[in-house]
Amino acid sequence: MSQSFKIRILTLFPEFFDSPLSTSLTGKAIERGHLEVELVDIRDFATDKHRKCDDIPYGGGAGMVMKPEPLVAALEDAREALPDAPRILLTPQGEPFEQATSVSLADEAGLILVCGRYEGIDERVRQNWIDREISIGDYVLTGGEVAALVVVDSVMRHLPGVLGNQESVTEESFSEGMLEYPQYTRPRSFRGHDVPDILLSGHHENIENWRREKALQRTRERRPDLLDDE
Ligand code: 6GU
Repeated sequence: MSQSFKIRILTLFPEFFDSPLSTSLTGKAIERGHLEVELVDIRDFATDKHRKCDDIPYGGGAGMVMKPEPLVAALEDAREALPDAPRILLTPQGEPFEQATSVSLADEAGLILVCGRYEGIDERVRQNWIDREISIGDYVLTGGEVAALVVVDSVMRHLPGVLGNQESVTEESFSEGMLEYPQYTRPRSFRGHDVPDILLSGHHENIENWRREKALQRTRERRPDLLDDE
């Protein structure tokens, strides 16, 4: 089997990741050795007795800034463990995270994910110890932890062996780059609402055409931007 893909996450809240990383497909990927996630508490690299990791901003203003010393010590330690992995800061100022980003990250020699908190990290750390910055969308989160989980979940799906055959085929099907077609399961009639007859017809070609049409229609209605560059 291929070697396990290593992701080291630098955070002030390692416990935040416990349940999401042990559940569902991510949990299985870790259990089966496809993925390894190391959680590192940045606070463990603080040297003062209060283990201080943030400080007030120079120039004044609201909020706190993550101070350089513990964060850089944690980054240096991560570099030693994963010398070829990109150091990625999760921040609303980063490049937009897309499916293509996720596919390319799965090709890296592991990942070092840095979860920023408070009003951000010291600019000197960003400039000299970070390779890349990623945002998961135009909204405000309390910190990079949720974004790091998004990256882990999405990247993990591209690792060899993680998805079953059926799921891999679905990901590569015509619906790639479009919204999904509508799905139904039993019962055939539910509170007066019926499953479309075509799905019960057993005619695979007709079903596939119907699904492609529905996916296209839904994408046109809800996300025309997805069809723009095709
Ligand atoms: Cl990566 N971090 C934070 N704090 N907020 C975000 C984000 C990241 N992406 C969107 N909003």
